[in-house]
Amino acid sequence: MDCKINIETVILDIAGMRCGACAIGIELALGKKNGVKNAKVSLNERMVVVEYDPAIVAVSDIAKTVNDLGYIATAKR
Ligand SMILES: [Cu+2]
Repeated sequence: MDCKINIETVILDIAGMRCGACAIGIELALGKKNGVKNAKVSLNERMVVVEYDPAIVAVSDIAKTVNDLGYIATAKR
């Protein structure tokens, strides 16, 4: 029985964040997303580090979630 969970990490640059409420809003939206294990926004560095299961959610979906909030997310790697 294969119970291996494959979690990957992606860093997205985020343009448009202005304050801590922006950061919290992004974290909450990503945290509710299926397949996202953890999301940590750095306001100073204007980026978010996302741990996710690539079998469930794609980086493009993660970026779209941020974009739908009114920011511009760009995957770094
Ligand atoms: Cu804000």
